[in-house]
Amino acid sequence: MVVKVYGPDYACPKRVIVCLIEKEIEFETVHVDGFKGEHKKAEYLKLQVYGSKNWPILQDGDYILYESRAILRYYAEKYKTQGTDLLGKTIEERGLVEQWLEVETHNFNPPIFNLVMNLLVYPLVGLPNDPKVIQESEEKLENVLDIYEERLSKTKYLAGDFFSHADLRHLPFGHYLMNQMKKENMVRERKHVSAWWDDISHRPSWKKVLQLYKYPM
Ligand SMILES: N[C@@H](CCC(=O)N[C@@H](CS)C(=O)NCC(=O)O)C(=O)O
Repeated sequence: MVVKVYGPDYACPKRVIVCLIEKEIEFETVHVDGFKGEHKKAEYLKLQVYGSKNWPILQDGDYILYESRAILRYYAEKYKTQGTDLLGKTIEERGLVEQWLEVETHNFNPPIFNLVMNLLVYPLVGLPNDPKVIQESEEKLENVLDIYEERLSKTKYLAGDFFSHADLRHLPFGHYLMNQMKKENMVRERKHVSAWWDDISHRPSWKKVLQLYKYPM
């Protein structure tokens, strides 16, 4: 049974798709245009716990999962020995991967999510943005990137000298930061973060995601 990913054009589904490609898992995608209200179709509503926009949703036979980070963990574990190992080999490596996954979720994601909403999504749907939130989020993100700079001056990737899903998770919103949000300087002024970004964003898996799924941003 081929894995189905709903809503592939959005950032959170891209987080899942890049993982599926790294893990060499066959998948197909179902395009759903939230801007046209397509998420309200009965066939999608029955998959959605919230009854609203919340992509990705993933269907693997009868098994349905949502929340991109949960999906990553699931496939990284289920196919540990297939494709790129995203978990780390020893228990110590895995501990560090888990640590940086938490940092991404609780430190990196909240400010960058606010920036994505205020600088990209709100203008797209005609809502005003909040300059105070933008400024505070930028400051918080600068602090997080300082911590990354320190870490990446010692190891090639966040959890060590191996690529893991702690790195991979940064790709969709990191891409917005470097491109659509025009905040490339935040990365470029940090030598080690800059080298790390170039490394992870040049992986064939991520290039393929960008080539296949372009809309809406
Ligand atoms: N925590 C959820 C967040 C899901 C989420 O916010 N998805 C966004 C895309 S990143 C969405 O569905 N947007 C559709 C829309 O706003 O039209 C996850 O990681 O899967």
